[in-house]
Amino acid sequence: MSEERFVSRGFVGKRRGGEKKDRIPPGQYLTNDFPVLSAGPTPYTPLDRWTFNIEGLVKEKISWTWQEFLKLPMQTHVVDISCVTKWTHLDMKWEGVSLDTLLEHAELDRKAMFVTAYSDGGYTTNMPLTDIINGQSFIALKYDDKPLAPEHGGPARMVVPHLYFWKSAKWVRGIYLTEKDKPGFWESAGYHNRGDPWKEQRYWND
Ligand SMILES: Nc1nc2c(c(=O)[nH]1)N[C@H]1C(S)=C(S)[C@@H](COP(=O)(O)O)O[C@H]1N2
Ligand SMILES: [Mo]
Repeated sequence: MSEERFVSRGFVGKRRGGEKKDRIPPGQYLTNDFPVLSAGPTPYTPLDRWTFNIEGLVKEKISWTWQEFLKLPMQTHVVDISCVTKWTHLDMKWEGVSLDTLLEHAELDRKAMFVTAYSDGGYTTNMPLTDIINGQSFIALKYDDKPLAPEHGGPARMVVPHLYFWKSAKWVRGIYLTEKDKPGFWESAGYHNRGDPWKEQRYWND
């Protein structure tokens, strides 16, 4: 059966051509499950106290309330996700706001090179700015056409599909831009600093 191919406004699909097995990074197995993996309890922040911020090395801190965030342009993103616990789930359908869209609102300091995504509950994860721009990441509000479930990071989570899933901060509340890289929660605990599944960058010495 040929793969369905369609393009419509606001639809962003990264379909690698070819067979499914060619889309599974080394050491991973295919699943259709969506397991929950959280380092702590699920936080429940009331939406009227929720904000998303861009701060750190920006001329002015930017902040959206939930109501403001909902007015931003959303896109559908169909992406393959790989977790360091070795599952890979193909064609996961999310809806969210591209980090490119968000960063258009901020005036970045030239020295800004790295970001730390931070979450309710205290989770953090770091990455180079070059890993979140140019269509590579988004803040998801929906998964599978439904509001993102609290255990999967609802109301909003960052998704960085090309890196292992621990880089996709659940309950995300903002990004902090820095000049120097600063390891986040799992990166400080022995996980790889970058986490590229195609290079099997699982732990710090991989
Ligand atoms: N805030 C927060 N984000 C997080 C985590 C977490 O514990 N807290 N766990 C990470 C890890 S290790 C993984 S594998 C994925 C799991 O997401 P899921 O529970 O939706 O599968 O979320 C990532 N983002
Ligand atoms: Mo994980």
